[in-house]
Amino acid sequence: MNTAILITYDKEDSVNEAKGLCDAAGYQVVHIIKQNYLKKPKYGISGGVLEDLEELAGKLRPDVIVFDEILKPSQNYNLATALQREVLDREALILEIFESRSSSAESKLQVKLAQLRYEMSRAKEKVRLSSMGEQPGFMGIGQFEVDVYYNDIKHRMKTVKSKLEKAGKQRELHRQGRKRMGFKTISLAGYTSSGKTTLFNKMTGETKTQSKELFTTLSTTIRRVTINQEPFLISDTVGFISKLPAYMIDAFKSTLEELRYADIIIIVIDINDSILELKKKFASCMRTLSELDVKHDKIIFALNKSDLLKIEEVNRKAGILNLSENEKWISVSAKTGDGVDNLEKLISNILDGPNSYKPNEQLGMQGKW
Ligand SMILES: Nc1nc2c(ncn2[C@@H]2O[C@H](COP(=O)(O)OP(=O)(O)O)[C@@H](O)[C@H]2O)c(=O)[nH]1
Ligand SMILES: [Mg+2]
Repeated sequence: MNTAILITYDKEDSVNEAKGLCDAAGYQVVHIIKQNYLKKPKYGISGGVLEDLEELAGKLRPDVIVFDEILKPSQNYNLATALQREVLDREALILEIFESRSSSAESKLQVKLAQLRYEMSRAKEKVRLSSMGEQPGFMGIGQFEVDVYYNDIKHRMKTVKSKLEKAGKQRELHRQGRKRMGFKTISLAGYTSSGKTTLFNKMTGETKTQSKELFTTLSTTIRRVTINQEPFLISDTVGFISKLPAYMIDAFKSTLEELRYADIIIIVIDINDSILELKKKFASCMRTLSELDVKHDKIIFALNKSDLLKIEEVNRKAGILNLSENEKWISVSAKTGDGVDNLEKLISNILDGPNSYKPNEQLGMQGKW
């Protein structure tokens, strides 16, 4: 696994999310530097912090430095030169995640388009730096080359856009392909670091390894799981990301397209979040799901990390999110495994038919733990 030194904000939420993003991009975080401010002009961080970082980078030899803020090309260049390492800013990191998770033709194009927009937003400064001889690989280029560089990005964007218009039909085929394998599918969604992967591993952990082999060709984020003697495919999705820039929203949504044809969607919620965070994330999650045309009756809310709270507190927070009435929700701990069996029962109940599931019965179960 590739390694990273992570520079992020000195706030628990930020640290957890940034670690989650590194994890999703396949980087093992070997050291974290926490700062109150990441927008200093030359390096994003202060000269003193940079000195510490130089020493650390020399010792730990990470593959990349992840900077959990947006960096200008000049800042990225200054940092990368001082540290002799590739530097990924927050947006570049997110784009890497999307790229590794995009599976359909449409999704790949959406991600490509977002990458070109990222490049475009940095083109002006790159060109300016190069004309001052400060950007290697762009050394001393003239106005003609500047225009070529710009026009090249523009041209590539145009090509991607026109391909996207045609890709809508392919999505349909892709979906049918998955259905044809004859498995019902469960998708895990939710914010980064809510516990999707932990729950995914918990739910699939008991699966016999032999049956996994059959599906290794699919992806590492899709596995087979048996619930109540019935086989399912379960998939771990990219996850929602806070402060997602507007130009990435289409790319993000395209990575979630599998939610459209999933039979069950488990929205994993970190119930240990503050009420403010919970409300904000819940609202944004619901907005995205409705934009994706996901049917409400396929959704289960898994209130995760319940091991960190009293059950009364879980219930109270569920009430605040208006989950008490007709919504299907369950309190779980992906870490300890508490409630995972109930989650599986709920899944079977829903798939066995609309009449077999009674929300109030479910709530009754809540109280007993
Ligand atoms: N206490 C507690 N921690 C959990 C639980 N589930 C996940 N975590 C922790 O939360 C962090 C993020 O989990 P992860 O599964 O990577 O989240 P993802 O980004 O949604 O895939 C990790 O440090 C997990 O160990 C849980 O039920 N209880
Ligand atoms: Mg994950």
